[in-house]
Amino acid sequence: MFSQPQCTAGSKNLHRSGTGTDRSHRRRKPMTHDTVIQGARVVTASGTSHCDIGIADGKIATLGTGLAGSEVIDAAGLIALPGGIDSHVHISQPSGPGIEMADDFASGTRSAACGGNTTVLPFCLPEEGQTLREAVTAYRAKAQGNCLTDVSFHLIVKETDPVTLGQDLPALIQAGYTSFKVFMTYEGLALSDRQILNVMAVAKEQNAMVMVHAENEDALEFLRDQAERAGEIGPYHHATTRPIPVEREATHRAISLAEIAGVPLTIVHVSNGEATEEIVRARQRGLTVFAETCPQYVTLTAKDLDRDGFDGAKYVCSPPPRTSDEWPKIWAGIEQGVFDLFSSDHCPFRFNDPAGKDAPGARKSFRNIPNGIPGVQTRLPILFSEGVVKKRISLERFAAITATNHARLYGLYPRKGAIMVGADADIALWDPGLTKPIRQVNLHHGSDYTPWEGFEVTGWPVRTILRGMTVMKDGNPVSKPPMGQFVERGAPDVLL
Ligand code: DUC
Ligand code: ZN
Ligand code: ZN
Repeated sequence: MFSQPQCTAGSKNLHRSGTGTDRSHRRRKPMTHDTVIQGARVVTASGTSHCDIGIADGKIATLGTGLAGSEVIDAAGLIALPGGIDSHVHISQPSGPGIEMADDFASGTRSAACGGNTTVLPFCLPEEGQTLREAVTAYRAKAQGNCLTDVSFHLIVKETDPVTLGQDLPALIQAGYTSFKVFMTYEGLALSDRQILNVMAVAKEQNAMVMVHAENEDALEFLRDQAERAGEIGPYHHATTRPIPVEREATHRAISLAEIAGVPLTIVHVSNGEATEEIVRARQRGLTVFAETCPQYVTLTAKDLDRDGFDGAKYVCSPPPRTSDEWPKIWAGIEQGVFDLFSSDHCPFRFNDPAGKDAPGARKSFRNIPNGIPGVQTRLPILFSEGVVKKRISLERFAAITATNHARLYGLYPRKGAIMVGADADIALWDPGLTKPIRQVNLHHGSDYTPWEGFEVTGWPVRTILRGMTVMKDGNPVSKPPMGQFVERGAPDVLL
């Protein structure tokens, strides 16, 4: 969907900031930088070059060769990529009575930084009885002073009363919360078609991006009832009761509603080929539809939910992983540009915990298993290994779908998402040849498992640099006070 920006990493000192014009013939004193990253292969969404990256005051000041700096990072043999932006994570989100998400801002962003990310966008969901504005204030307070990456928030719109749609939502969009998610499933969250249209009308008026969770709640409820009557209650039946048509129909309907309301939209966490086809067809009709997919839809299957005992609960997420027949269809969408975004949908619960996957009633019915899997630290290594190393996608496309497009779609570009002069110095250094399996013991999230235990990965981030500061080295957080900030956002690039 996106056209790519011009190449930003260029030749000898071609790009530098703050030098002014020098009309005299006096020799200009070379600029010194706080930090220089030397010798990396620098990759952006639009091109690749070999150059040094000079950082001053947390920004990229110079791209060139022979740069001087107080601190020099030898990055020979490494790849410098824009710091990952994971625009779909859930952190400290209210999850129902007695249920607690495994990550707060400290552990969620620590894990994100250790996976090569510099910005994450979690969702702000009002607690029962809280207004959207109150929820934002409380969520900001939870994040404040606790983050190792930068953060910004999407909203979740679950009420459509006149105050929410007439006052709170417009005011919050004006204040920089320029994207929000609506659900077509989940009791207490699902909106009717009319409600979705009303919300979309606000997005149109205010230039905001609507993100949709597309699954048909009535169809799900019908299938869940049938399954329970037949005694099909184990974690696997979470997958069998959320079959592809449930997602395909809702995807088609969400697109049609957006067409009727006259707004662009983003379909999040697309899991299969038929939903992907709906997006392609919508674009062929000239509609502006963006699409996101996630690692679970190219590496996990519904069979994982059928693992011994209660272990399948570790893989319960929505939409569920499908069969491996769907993987090549999702890969084709990633390769061909159907998918603009590759996000984690990190939604972590602990496994051995009654406040997590082992919630009261979870072993009696899949209905009661909290939905979601951890993945913010493993998103980028999985895509690098399965996508870049296996030659399904280029490094430039990797940069686009893991950082640049997230920044553009959610109003962070050009401050974030690119290695270019003037942008925040948010950079991940990657060792493309480092091979090791994913292991829970090496992860920094709050969950007690990873769905990818033992998954072999080639290509790991070895250093994450946030606004010029190293926050991760060799897979571990660098012990400094949390340095992440809340980032103000503008309107989605696509709407300007
Ligand atoms: N949707 C998400 O986006 N994340 C986790 C659970 C869900 O249903
Ligand atoms: Zn969702
Ligand atoms: Zn999600």
